[in-house]
Amino acid sequence: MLRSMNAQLMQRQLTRRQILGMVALQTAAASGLTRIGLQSATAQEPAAVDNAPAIVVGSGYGSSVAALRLGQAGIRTIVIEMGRLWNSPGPDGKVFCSTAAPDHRSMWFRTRTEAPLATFLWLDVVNKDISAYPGVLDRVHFANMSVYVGRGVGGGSLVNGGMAVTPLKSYFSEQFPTVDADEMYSTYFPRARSMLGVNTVDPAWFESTEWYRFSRISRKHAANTGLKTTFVPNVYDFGHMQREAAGTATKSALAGEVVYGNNHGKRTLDKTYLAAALGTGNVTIHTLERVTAISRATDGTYQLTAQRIDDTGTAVETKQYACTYLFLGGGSLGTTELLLRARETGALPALDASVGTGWGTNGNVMLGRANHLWDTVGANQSTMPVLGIDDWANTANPVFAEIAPLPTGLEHWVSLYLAITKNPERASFSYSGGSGGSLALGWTAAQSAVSAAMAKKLFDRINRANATIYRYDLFGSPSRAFADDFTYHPLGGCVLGRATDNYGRVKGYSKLYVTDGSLVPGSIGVNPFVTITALAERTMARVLVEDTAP
Ligand code: FAE
Repeated sequence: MLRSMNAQLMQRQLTRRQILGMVALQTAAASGLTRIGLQSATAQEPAAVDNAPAIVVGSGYGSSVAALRLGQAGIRTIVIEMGRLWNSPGPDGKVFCSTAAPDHRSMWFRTRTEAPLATFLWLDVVNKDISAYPGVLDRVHFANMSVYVGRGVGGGSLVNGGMAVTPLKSYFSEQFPTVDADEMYSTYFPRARSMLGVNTVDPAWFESTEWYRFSRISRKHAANTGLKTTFVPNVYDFGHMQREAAGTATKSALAGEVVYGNNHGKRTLDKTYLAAALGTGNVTIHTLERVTAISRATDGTYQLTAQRIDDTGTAVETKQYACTYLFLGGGSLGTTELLLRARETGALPALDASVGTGWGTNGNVMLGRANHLWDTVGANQSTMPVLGIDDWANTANPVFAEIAPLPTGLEHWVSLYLAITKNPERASFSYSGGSGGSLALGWTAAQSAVSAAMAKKLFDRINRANATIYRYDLFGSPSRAFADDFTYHPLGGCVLGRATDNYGRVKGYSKLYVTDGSLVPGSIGVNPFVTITALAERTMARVLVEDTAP
């Protein structure tokens, strides 16, 4: 088995370290271990306090970069992830369940799924009852906004659409005026893209395949409106996708798999950064452990408390950790919660007043259009979007709208979009309830309405030019055309240069860093993970040179 796995991995030109890491992940999964490292096969008795020079919270984009670069620098590092490792197959032989037949693996401790598209023809046919389990997709609810996030080793990479977009340099500079954009675009964005395995669809195949008919129809309607579309790179292996279409590889993107995980084809972080991090031999990942508190001892070391949970969600152990260097990569929600709790409970009282502020949805709005009978979108649709309508340069109403699939296996004449609008609205989190308290988000429905109005302006033009209308049946009841009450792109809460210095070092405390989406001030104009990864690369390059010298 190992030989065939190695052959597959070599084919994808992985490094020796990635291969070692993949073997460690495979071994841990096969043995049901929650501690993953090169030594994970040997029994390790945990100490009362687990000490490591560096601890990384979370295993999404920012944390995976931190783990790899720390491991390469020879620094022993523990990664603590609240979700599970996703690489051992269930009884159906698959690691992840499909969107069409969701089961307990789909969502984080739910008894019913909460898919973004709730209904079809207003019918409650999308969501299903499931049993509670540490599933891969979570939807975190606040008063007027809910936030989708990935849970597991690999964070959001496990559930996202893989779109790997580098923002416009001018908009990046607008959002990050203190960051050297030339250096970002010459060094850190290319580094991030290369590590993530970004590739692009073969244009000839795109033009001919039934699987992207839905994109070509939307492109035609955009062109009829005088709008331009652009190809969007992805981390899904398009070679694999073409083999899926040809019937020579097991279908994943072409089998409706995405938000509850892809069984094949997608280069998730556990196959890229995290595999390489484990391969250094210096990184161990602890799964199913949620960090609940951070503080600092008088000698300057950071102390962490974590709850280890079992598959029912019951806390089975409270663990204590200590480290010299603490990297927070729990995502916009996870990191902001830990820092706000630390500030508000007095554990880290010197944290800056701006922690918890500058949060936005990246202007996300989802919507559907109803096409004419002759404009079929195809029963067969790839789940990986590859085309976007780019009207960002329209200063009166900047919008970048990705053309999203709606793979039902039936012709439905729906064109679906996730619009990223330049919504300037920002909100703050507040924290109450002492050490066991939780976050509240001050985002209002009126702030969402700004995104919806911008999307409407663009799509009214498209509907007018094509004599088409919106779909009102897709987002539950009451009828509405725009889903502006959820986001896939939570950004901010610990904004670079405000709550941190210009490199993610948290103000008020040394050797404490933020490396994730909470650094981005609410909007980046495109899908955000390439930016988050590149910023984390920049932070690690600086920190390892300046902060870890003996
Ligand atoms: P993230 O990837 O969310 O990782 C944070 C990790 O930390 C998670 O694994 C958490 O379980 C873990 N964690 C949080 N709190 C704790 C704690 N207290 N203790 C232990 N562990 C903790 O963070 N972006 C794109 O660029 N392209 C796309 O196509 C795209 N599609 C998306 C589709 C969906 C359905 C979703 C949900 C998101 C999508 N995104 C997409 C957004 C993207 O996945 C997201 O911006 C990044 O994952 C954020 O990266 P972070 O490193 O900030």
